[in-house]
Amino acid sequence: METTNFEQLAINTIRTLSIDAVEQAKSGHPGTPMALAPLVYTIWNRVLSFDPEDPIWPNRDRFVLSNGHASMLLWSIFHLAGVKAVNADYERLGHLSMTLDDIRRFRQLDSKAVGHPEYHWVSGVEATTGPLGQGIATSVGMAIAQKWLAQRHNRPGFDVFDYSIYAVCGDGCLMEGVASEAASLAGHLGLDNLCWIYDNNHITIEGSTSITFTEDVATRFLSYGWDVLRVSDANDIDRIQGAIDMFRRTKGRPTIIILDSHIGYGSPSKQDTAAAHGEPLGDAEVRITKKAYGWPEDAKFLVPDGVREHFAAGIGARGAAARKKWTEMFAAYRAKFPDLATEVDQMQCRELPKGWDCNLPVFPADPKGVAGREASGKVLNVLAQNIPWFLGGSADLGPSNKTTLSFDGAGDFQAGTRGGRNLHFGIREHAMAAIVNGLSLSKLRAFGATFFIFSDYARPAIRLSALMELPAIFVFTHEAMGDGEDGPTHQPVEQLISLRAIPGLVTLRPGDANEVVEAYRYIMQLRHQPAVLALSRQPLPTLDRKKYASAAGVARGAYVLADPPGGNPEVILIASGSELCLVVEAHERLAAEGIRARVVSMPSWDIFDHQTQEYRDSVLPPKVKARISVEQGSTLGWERYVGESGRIIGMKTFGGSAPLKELQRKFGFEPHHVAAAAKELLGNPESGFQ
Ligand SMILES: Cc1ncc(C[n+]2csc(CCOP(=O)(O)OP(=O)(O)O)c2C)c(N)n1
Ligand SMILES: [Mg+2]
Repeated sequence: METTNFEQLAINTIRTLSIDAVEQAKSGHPGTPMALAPLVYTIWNRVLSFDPEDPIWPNRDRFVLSNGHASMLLWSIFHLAGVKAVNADYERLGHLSMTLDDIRRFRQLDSKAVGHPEYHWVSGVEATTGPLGQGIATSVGMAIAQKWLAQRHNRPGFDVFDYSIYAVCGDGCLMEGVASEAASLAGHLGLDNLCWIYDNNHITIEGSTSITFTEDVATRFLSYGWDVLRVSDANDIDRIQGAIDMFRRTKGRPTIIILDSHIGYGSPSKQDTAAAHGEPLGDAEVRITKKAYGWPEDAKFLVPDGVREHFAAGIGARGAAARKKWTEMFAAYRAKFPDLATEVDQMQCRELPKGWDCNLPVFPADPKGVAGREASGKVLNVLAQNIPWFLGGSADLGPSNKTTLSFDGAGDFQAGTRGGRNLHFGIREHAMAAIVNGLSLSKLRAFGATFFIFSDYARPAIRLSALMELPAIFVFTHEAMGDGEDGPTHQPVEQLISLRAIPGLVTLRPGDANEVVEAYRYIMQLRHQPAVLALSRQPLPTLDRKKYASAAGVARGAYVLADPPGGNPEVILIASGSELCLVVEAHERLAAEGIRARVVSMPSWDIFDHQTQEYRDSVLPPKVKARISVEQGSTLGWERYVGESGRIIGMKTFGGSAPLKELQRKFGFEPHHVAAAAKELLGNPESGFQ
């Protein structure tokens, strides 16, 4: 058969595998794979520099399917291209990432062919997608990372990193705000390594986009500073390739290719309708559609002879040659630039360089103290000097978050300065978090920062960091009512508990400057978990660690900070963050009255919950029932640590607009109040506690 026939055969194989998988599962999204099979075919078999034998080769082109509901496109192409599996330790396993059997069991338990693309569950998936807009926003982080890596590592004759990033999206992705934030920044940064392909099919779930989405996408992207190309026939693979060639020649700006397509292409009664989006075609329609493709009507999960070989001769051969060439080049690079090569190795395995934690500050005892954000700024600057690939920035709050990297040579990442370590996200929290994910997927160590209250604006992407098991870092300052006069709009209440609810996310609210240092020490060593730091705006006393326990206890989530002489407490005071010092003061007051109180510093529930029962019981002895938690956040959930007979001092309402001291008085965050609560718990109701 001629090449073109094999091309058509390969495209129809992607289509029919997708149709059959959805049919078999009785759920899924057939229409978009049917429409975009030619696009995915073209990118993969004609363009992508990607070796199916090694889907984590560092210089591979990235392909992100942002319209994740069309996941069958990925599963089909992974299978046909023969993408091999790797494990969490980055070992190449040699077997297929996606078998035909997986596809037959699409959306079933333990099948690799899951409903939406899941990073690290399925080798070959570059980013978890499904929440629309996230994939393309994440791709901007990947593009920033490529530019940064090229600047740091490439040397004349050694293009260690010269890959491109392709992301496919639909109407939904482009309607989402996060896409606009990310596209605006990508345009500003002139990321010419980034190509989005927009599936312009005029259909979403509720029907025609004429009811919701009538903006001029081309003009919008032109105004962002993108190059805008149009391919008016999604079946014309030569024109698709032509547009991609044009992208590769375009310098100084990202490219969007607007691809006019027909959802459910080939289905006589469902093409161009919303019905093709998210339900099986139905047996009769499957038959006539297959007939329209010139496919045997009865065949199911058919991969015609020669199709796998066709992919092997295309992406297989091209990818293998590219990787071989790169591997040889990298060997020479290693000989010439051994330190840089070691960096690449370490980054790829998410290892830290030797001496990553040297010179971390130790803060002396100081009753006036240091703000959490200040301490964090100092730590970030040390870490970034020790770890060359540690970078990040804020959503326009750098001076306030204290996240600016100010050491010599830190610099800004901009279009003309690709090696800068300070990213300026602008006031785009959602895209910031998605971009941090993209940086992290590219094996850089990245952080993003804003006020804690605006973590809500970033939350969907933080959730994906956890789902993807990325060691992303989110630095959130102004973690309680410390910005008193700004009022309730700026005062987090439910943010802590809502972030604690995200599985796998480490949430840390350190109580003094040395706890901030220890929090970073802990976080930096995470390889597969994201972390949120909630830091104070206002100075917090730096505790005297000769008198109280070492801040190293942070690594266990909670630890006994202070005990009565000889131990054996009758009441336990538990606090995090800015309430730690007030609990310490309450402890001192109680001690003066002969009451035996223990102070437990609990910066992280998540970490504490993962300690042994024995350790947890040693911190919170089951027999001590009188327990009080003090935290300027929602009271929700603290019952699990204070028990039924304990007391929770927290927030049940929004805050208020007043100087911090007044708010602390109004809401009961004062040492005498905590001491009174302790006495009441111990049976001294006359203590005056209300
Ligand atoms: C953030 C988010 N909101 C809603 C959905 C549910 N959803 C999945 S697909 C879809 C319609 C998407 O339309 P489009 O992107 O045009 O995809 P097409 O049907 O054309 O493939 C919606 C609303 C989602 N996955 N993510
Ligand atoms: Mg659409």
